[in-house]
Amino acid sequence: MPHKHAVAVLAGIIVGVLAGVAIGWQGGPAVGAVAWMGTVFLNALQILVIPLVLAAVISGVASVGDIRHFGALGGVTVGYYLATTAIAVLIGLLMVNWIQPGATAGLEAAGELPEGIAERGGADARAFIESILPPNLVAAAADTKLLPLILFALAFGVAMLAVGEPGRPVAAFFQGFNEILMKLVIWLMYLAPLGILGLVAGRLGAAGGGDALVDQLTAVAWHVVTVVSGLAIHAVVLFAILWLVAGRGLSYLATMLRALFVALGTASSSATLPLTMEGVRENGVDPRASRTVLPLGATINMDGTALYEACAVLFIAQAYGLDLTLGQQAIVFVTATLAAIGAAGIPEAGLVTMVIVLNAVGLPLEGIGLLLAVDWLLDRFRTATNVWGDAVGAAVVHRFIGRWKPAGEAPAG
Ligand code: DAS
Repeated sequence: MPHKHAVAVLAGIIVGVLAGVAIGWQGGPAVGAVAWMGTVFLNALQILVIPLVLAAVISGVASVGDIRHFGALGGVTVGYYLATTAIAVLIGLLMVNWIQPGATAGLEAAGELPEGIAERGGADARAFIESILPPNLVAAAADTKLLPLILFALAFGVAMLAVGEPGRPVAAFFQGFNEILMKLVIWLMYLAPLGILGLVAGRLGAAGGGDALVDQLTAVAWHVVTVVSGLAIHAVVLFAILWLVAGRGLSYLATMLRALFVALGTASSSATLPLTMEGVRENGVDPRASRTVLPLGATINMDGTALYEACAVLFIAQAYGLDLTLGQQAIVFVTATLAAIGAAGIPEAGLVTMVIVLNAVGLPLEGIGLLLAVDWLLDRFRTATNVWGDAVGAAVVHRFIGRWKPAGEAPAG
């Protein structure tokens, strides 16, 4: 999306949020007149989820290029991805359980509980394991249960690399497929101002004004505090890893600032990737590390998104007055990690794949409407955290390259 268009869309989204709050606050027939736009926008986003997850994960794995890159370096790379994403989700869960931002939203008191919510919220570990490996991938995906699809896409991508030459046209297909889908999402983002206006007005209008509305707006404000502080804590943890494991410091961060500001502005890890690559190169990271970590990381290493999804799902549970058991929170831990892997490096991707986590613990999708009013802002902070996590990963893998000089390959300059 051209920069000036991105600025116009962002301005439109902000206007949409403000108009949605005004219409919601006002209540009356205007709410019904605009709420349908939110439903249409959310449906259009959800239509793209299945192809987007499939293409994002497979093209991300394809970007590694050669199965041999998945060797020792790949092991360190994937190990770093999983460890830092798990830390991010843990920070998110600790913050949202401590601050309890959704507790004041009081949706259950407002009689907003969708029917059958209590049963749906009863997912347990055994049911979860069975849900990850269903007999029918298509049926599960049709039910927006996308975890099997993500696991299948990861396995498919690695096998596609393993077969070598026969897999190359398939990799090219999925990389093109992913570009096309990202273009569709960007086109859809042009409609985001109207969609978000409708969803915000519909959500706040349902609150019926007055104290209930103030409670919901207060809850959303605490949600922003919870997520931004969680992301800040995780960014510091990543800096500690950079310093202790990769032996780098503030100068590395200073060189990455340009990429981090572009991530804040574009809310897209993929759009920022060229700058992330340049910043990492200027920091003297071995190209063998950056070409393994960055393209794949822009798609499947999304610490900020994983932290956000854990916070958002528990916020929705709290808003409906549902206390998730430790077992259910463990399911959120795993699904937020996997959903972040499935999220593409494009605006609002974390919102789209949040559907996966909500379904895993049986929570209503309606709760997303509460979060949309601020998602355009939080998306920027989580994207910058995603990019920072990738940049630190490249420095960590570089450190290991020094110990493995592949035969015939002296470390680059
Ligand atoms: N905007 C996504 C990215 O580009 C992050 C997200 O939506 O969570 O990293």
